[in-house]
Amino acid sequence: MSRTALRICPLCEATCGLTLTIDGTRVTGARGDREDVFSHGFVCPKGASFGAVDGDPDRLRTPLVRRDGELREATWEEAFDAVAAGLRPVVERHGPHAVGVVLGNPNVHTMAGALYPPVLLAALSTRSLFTASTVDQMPKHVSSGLLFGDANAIPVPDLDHTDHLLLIGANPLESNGSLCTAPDFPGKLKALRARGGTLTVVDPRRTRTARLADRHLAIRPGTDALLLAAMAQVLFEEDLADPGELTPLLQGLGELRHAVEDFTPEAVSEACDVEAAVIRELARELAAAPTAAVYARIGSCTVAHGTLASWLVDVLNILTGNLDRPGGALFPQAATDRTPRPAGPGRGFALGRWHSRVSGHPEAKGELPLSALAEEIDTATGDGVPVRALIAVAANPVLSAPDGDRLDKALDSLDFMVSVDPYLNETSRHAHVVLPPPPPSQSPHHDFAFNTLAVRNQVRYTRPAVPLEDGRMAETEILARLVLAATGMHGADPSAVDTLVVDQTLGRAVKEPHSPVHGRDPRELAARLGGDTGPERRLDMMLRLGPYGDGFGAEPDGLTLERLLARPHGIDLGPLRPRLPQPLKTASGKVELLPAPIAADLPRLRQAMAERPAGLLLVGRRHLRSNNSWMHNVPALTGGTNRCTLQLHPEDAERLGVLDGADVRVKGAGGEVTVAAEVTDAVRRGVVSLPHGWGHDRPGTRLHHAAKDPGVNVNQLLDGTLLDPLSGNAVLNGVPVEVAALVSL
Ligand SMILES: Nc1nc2c(c(=O)[nH]1)N[C@H]1C(S)=C(S)[C@@H](COP(=O)(O)OP(=O)(O)OC[C@H]3O[C@@H](n4cnc5c(=O)[nH]c(N)nc54)[C@H](O)[C@@H]3O)O[C@H]1N2
Ligand SMILES: Nc1nc2c(c(=O)[nH]1)N[C@H]1C(S)=C(S)[C@@H](COP(=O)(O)OP(=O)(O)OC[C@H]3O[C@@H](n4cnc5c(=O)[nH]c(N)nc54)[C@H](O)[C@@H]3O)O[C@H]1N2
Ligand code: SF4
Ligand SMILES: [Mo]
Repeated sequence: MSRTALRICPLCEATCGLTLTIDGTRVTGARGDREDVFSHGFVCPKGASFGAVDGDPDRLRTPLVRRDGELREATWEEAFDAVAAGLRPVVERHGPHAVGVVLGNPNVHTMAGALYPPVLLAALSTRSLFTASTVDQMPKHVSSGLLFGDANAIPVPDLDHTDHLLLIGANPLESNGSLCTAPDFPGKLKALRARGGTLTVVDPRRTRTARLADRHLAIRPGTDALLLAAMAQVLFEEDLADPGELTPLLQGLGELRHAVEDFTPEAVSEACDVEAAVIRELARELAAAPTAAVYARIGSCTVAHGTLASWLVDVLNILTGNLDRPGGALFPQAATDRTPRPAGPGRGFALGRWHSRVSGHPEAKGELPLSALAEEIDTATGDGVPVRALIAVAANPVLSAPDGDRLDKALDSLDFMVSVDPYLNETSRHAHVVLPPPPPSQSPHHDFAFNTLAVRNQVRYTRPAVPLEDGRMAETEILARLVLAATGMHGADPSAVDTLVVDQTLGRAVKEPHSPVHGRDPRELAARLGGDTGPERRLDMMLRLGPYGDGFGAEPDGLTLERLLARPHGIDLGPLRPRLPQPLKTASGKVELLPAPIAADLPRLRQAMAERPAGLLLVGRRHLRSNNSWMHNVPALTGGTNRCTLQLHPEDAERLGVLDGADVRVKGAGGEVTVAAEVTDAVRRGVVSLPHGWGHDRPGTRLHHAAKDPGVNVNQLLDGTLLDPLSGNAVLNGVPVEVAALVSL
């Protein structure tokens, strides 16, 4: 007998509601949940393959513990004994910074990843934190931190209402969107055009998204900051800069005008390979549109001027009066956001409070660059001790970060490593202990992160669709036990971790004058929490203290977990609404338009105006049926056009004597790879494209299907020294490479 159950899809940022068909404990089907308040039935091929992803036979079923050099199946008790025995001596002998923590992307797609890593980091107090953010969106956090005083205050384009979208370095028709949570992003772009709106796409490749646009600009990679600076310059020069109602909230408008003065369209045109007249037109159109939003993603972040580009995106939204207004770019308000405090000056955002040991990279948002992880392990120099033990949660940096070969060797030299990962893959194969979470069907789901980036305010929660199998442990419990094992409390009841967080949070809340529970007794509040598990109690607490919450009775109609559970398809909380000045946490209490670190980085951008790289530049790409490094093991999601090939333009191919389908050698600063060429005019001249997350040919992994068609690791072409200096973000796009035909014509 089959049954159905609801489950929010964790496979990308769109967070679609799915209806799963379940036979016994197996997911045999998945379709879009038509009643979902947010996704209204949308599903993509990945979501439709939920069952295959969930039921992959290569998923680990038990913990693995290394004995006599080999990873062997073990009990949970043995595994956590080994974690405590491996981590504690390192902390005690070398101090907390000798324990590195690596957090990968899927942490933003699990409840466990939202709820426990912050506790782990606070308890360990290690400065050796590396996450996927520094191969991704760290530049956006830094620019938001500097502009708004809050690294997590990221404006989101109002896709459903805007008249004009300038979309830069993003390909939502394949990625389904990022830092802009929108189920059916493709449908929303089509709707924008159908209502008479305009879509402009800036991308060195003619992507599926670009093909949908009114206009596509095939910019030279890495030069978006120049293009955007020139647009700002035009707005000032032509008196089109009009922040409107935002004006009293802005600081530094005059200084900003002066700072971008010499970035004229004529001055940047050659570097960007975009005509000056077109840049002027872009600026004029942005200013003239009734409402407009500039939105930029991976292609604008993972480049040498990532922070400047991210900053300029918001600058343009501000100068055209589009920040914080419907149809522009707004700050979402999630149900689990902290109780909004009254508007006013805050603590501001600090960068570089400490530096990495080997290369002296400044921290950003408490993190060091993932690119620097290998050297922090393998290089004994300077002050302090190298990283000797590593906790990796949902992270595969051997494939995701620059120079995987070096990291591969470095991981092998660690005293101890634990991976929380469902797969034995390129990274977890180095661990002494692997702790496998259950498949997603057996986990509860709530999007703590993505609801703060969603194009509509809404809240949804799904309990596990399938009960936890015998021998499995919930990922929330795995991480709670990991916290205990890492901090000298091995063996304690894991619910102690949740109790501690609840006590601390409520203890703080009752002291905050703006809190709905101000002055109340935290023990009385804790006793009122609903939910069957520690994580559910924490969710209930956050919902009740949050902006839509019942305030533990203060707002009798407000949100609680109980009310959310009664609405399995979610609760719609309305369109994005203007929120300024409340989100601002800068020291001035205003939007600080030209923060000092940005001003200090502008000369580097000015230099880039004169740069015209002669050789080929590498960019990445994503395929609809992929997800970074971990979905190549699912047969339903591989094959067809989802291939690891080097795309290059026919003219470049001819010049180099490269035939379609023939192997080519690609060489970069960090190494070389041999890969099949795909000759296509979908990439512009002078640019080649290779997807990431491939290279599944290392021994000691258990990825049977992926190993059959392993592909090559694009990040081996990088040596890890190219970074955006303000954010420490890796430069993954716009990287110079050499390409040579293997078989000469
Ligand atoms: N050249 C190049 N490199 C890139 C990029 C690029 O565009 N170009 N993109 C970058 C970006 S944006 C990102 S986010 C990073 C991603 O980098 P990573 O986060 O390192 O890689 P992922 O492949 O997303 O997944 C990491 C691990 O999570 C595991 N995992 C999957 N589901 C779960 C789960 O439910 N629980 C746990 N505990 N583990 C799970 C997978 O098995 C995998 O080992 O890659 C970056 N690397
Ligand atoms: N199917 C699928 N979906 C995914 C993922 C996946 O691996 N597969 N990964 C998820 C993750 S972790 C993330 S962060 C998001 C990313 O989401 P997106 O940002 O939409 O990612 P991409 O599809 O890589 O699109 C980036 C685009 O930038 C272009 N580009 C490269 N360099 C430059 C440049 O210098 N300037 C400009 N203007 N463009 C440039 C590339 O050609 C590419 O088309 O996707 C998420 N969704
Ligand atoms: S778009 Fe993303 S969230 Fe929606 S079904 Fe596809 S993978 Fe899942
Ligand atoms: Mo990402």
